[in-house]
Amino acid sequence: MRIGIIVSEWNNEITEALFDGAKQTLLDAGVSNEDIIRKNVPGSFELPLGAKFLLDEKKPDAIICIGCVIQGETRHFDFICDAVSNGIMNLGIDYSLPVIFGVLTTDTIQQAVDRSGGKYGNKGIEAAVTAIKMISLKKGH
Ligand code: DLZ
Repeated sequence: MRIGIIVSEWNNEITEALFDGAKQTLLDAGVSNEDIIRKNVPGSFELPLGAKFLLDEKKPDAIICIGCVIQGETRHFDFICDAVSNGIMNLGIDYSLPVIFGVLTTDTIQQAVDRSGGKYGNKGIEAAVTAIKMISLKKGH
């Protein structure tokens, strides 16, 4: 199993915690370190294109997109969230391959902290589990 992980640099204290959770889960599931390929993108808006580059270059079995978008004072949040969620979904359908939405979309930084290793767990772990389940589904298991 080869898995790509694309990590957004915005809110990087959160996205690094999500990445750590995802990576450790893949290692625990038996994926080798060399088969986990990480690339960074500047912000969550760039996740779909970064994922596409990685898909074309490394031909992984799945890609996990990791980001954290936090509500601000303007509608920027809505545009980023819509673009990223649609971009990630469309990529998976176009490539017939699991492209996992590991993006937190929260009102506050505290909500993001709570979901990246805090009281509500770590959504990076859930993203990695989803990737493994979807690879298995694709293989007919
Ligand atoms: C510009 C921006 C803002 C205001 N907020 C976030 C955020 O909370 N999370 C995130 O991942 N990215 C943010 N960005 C950056 C955009 O995703 C994108 O990188 C820029 O608009 C350039 O395309």
